[in-house]
Amino acid sequence: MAGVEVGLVGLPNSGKSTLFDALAGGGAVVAPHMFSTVETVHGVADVRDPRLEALDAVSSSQSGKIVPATLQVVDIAGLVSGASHGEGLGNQFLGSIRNTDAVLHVLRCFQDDAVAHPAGRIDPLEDAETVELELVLADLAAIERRAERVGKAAKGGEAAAVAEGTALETLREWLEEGRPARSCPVEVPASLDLLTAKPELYVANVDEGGDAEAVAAVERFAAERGSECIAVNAKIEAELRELPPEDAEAFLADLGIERPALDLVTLAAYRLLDLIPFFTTGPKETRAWTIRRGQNAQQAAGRIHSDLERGFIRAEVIEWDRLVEAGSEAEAKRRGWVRVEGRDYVVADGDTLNIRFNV
Ligand SMILES: Nc1nc2c(ncn2[C@@H]2O[C@H](COP(=O)(O)OP(=O)(O)OP(=O)(O)O)[C@@H](O)[C@H]2O)c(=O)[nH]1
Ligand SMILES: [Mg+2]
Repeated sequence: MAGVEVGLVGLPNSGKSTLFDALAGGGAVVAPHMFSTVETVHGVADVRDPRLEALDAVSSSQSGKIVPATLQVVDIAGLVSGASHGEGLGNQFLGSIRNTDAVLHVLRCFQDDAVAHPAGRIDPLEDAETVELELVLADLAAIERRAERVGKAAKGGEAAAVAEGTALETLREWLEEGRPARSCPVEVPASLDLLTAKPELYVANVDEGGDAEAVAAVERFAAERGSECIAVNAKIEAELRELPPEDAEAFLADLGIERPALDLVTLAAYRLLDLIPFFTTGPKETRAWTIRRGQNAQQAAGRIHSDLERGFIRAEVIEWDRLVEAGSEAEAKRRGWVRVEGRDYVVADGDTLNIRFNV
């Protein structure tokens, strides 16, 4: 699990590149005409977590150097109906997001006559279905290519190939009904990298006022699919990124927004992928590290450095808020709040670790 990567999908002019800029701080092509993105763009977003600042203010650290977890983001061209058959630019770009961990689906909820909509109306649910059908069709094409290869091996009597051929057939029938691979009862071969097997997070791109009705509809749509929807005003958030941090804060306060919605997007992506952060803090830096939920202290140590995993002795563990409450590591220890855990300890979201190891 090197970097965690998400790919943006959506209709042309839904605001993918604007959201990309807001997340990654620039680099995408944003324009009011359709198909303004014609090249895949990669960027990195910080997973901003207010817990890191609180931790860094604890007396033993206070380095002021905060290293957040990150999320890699890939911006591609808009998809239109028929993309899987070569309409628009979409299909050739889907290859760029085959290797990502999740799909971030941008749905246009904002009204703006200066920004054309490919179907000439605002209807985020219809749009979602259009795009998802294209993803299903792209996956079907991938399955068919694979089935052809597997079919030859199956004819030769290879047992594994026969079994895979049967699984592919079930999968094909499932997708032909317009359903995503992630809900299919058969196991999907990971090497197929099916787009519809990836977790999908919805972003409702809203106007200043926020369209409560449209957002509620997208939220229901997402919930029915076992996912989440985050409402973001991508345009404002992208503009915000260009301001110095103090001005950005004042600007947000003026709008009555407590926290940039972007932070919620990155955190939701982490949640959807079952990733959790743990923290380390000291005089040099306060830092977030990423592990899969369920991983133990020794595996967490390995995220920091392979030497720490190999020479692991024990972990000193304290929940981030308890350390903040104690005010210093020494005080936390005096209160008996720092636990000593062995390598099998399952690390929890927000644990602050100090790994003891042999070199
Ligand atoms: N009013 C308003 N305009 C927005 C919002 N988000 C994006 N836009 C505008 O919509 C236009 C298209 O945005 P892009 O981010 O380029 O859209 P895209 O989805 O990347 O489009 P393609 O690359 O063509 O697929 C730009 O003029 C943006 O400034 C929003 O929340 N409100
Ligand atoms: Mg774009």
